[in-house]
Amino acid sequence: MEDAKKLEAFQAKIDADIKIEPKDWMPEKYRQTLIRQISQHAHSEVIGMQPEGNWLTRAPSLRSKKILMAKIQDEAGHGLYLYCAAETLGVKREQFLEWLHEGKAKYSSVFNYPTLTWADIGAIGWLVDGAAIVNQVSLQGTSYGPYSRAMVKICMEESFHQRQGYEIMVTLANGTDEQKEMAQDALNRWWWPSIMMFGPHDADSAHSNQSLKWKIKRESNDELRQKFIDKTVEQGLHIGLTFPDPDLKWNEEKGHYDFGAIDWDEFWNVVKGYGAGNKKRLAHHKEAHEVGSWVREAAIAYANKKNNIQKSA
Ligand code: FAQ
Repeated sequence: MEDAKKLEAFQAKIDADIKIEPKDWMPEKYRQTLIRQISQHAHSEVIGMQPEGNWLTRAPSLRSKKILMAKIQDEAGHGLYLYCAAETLGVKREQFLEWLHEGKAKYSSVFNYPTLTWADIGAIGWLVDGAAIVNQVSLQGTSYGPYSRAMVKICMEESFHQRQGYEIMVTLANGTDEQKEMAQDALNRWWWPSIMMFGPHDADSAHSNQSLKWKIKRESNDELRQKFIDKTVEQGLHIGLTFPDPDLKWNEEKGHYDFGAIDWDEFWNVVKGYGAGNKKRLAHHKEAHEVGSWVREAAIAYANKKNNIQKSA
């Protein structure tokens, strides 16, 4: 009875668009859903540095190298904001990393694809960050306060990332035949994985109904995917690229682009750990975590020493 009343009051707050804060009462399933989604989001930001990091040493100019380095650093920062937001739900950072390393926590499927050419760096910024922004702009309105505030900060930086990627694509698309081919090839390989980032169709999305009711998600997977497609297709056509989908066409009646069938077998295969890069990405993360242990130990020792000095002063 007590819980039923609390649940009713909780839903009333959500319906009135009042943010839920860490010390507020919340249903255990709400807390668990946030822990899962926010930590997966954080892992995606951090693992997402790897495909781009692959091109840092081979960026074609000092300017592009500096920009790429700043972008990758931003992604690390986004991971940190998100881990902090997730920690407010009562789980420690080490636990999140353990779940990732044990394969219990996911990260976005898209980061398991390889970056074969410099054009892939353009495609990631334009398409992957572009897709991430569409989702994250929506998540600014999420019902959990710390997640919502992290999203506001992240979105400001992410829009620069999308432009960084599109600029590379514009340059290549206006370059030599070979450069244009590189841009087209990158679009061909990254288009479908980017569309898959939004997750399964609404009818097959296990968590969507409850997450929409609790306003953890503000728009459904399919609504966000359609928004992304509508705006991105125009940008690609504008620079003379074509999309690897023969069914992609403007539907005047709906006011949206129609698009072809998504290969869900490929999506689930990657999500379950059998994509081209899954093993490599996770192994690299584990190794970096182990190699970096001395930094964490030194930081803790420094903090402890500072505390002891302050206590004895
Ligand atoms: N990859 O019931 P739903 C970025 C899983 S940030 C892997 O629809 P939900 C920045 C899902 O977890 C990109 N797994 O799930 C950047 C669930 O499995 P579970 C990350 C996926 O949570 C750019 C199952 O399928 N963004 O890119 C994926 O309601 C460049 C059923 O799915 C976020 O994480 C997928 N794509 O909706 C960084 C945004 N899709 O957990 C570096 C926040 C679904 O029960 C470089 N997250 N699954 O075992 C969300 O909005 C949601 O969690 C969705 C999925 C929309 C991803």
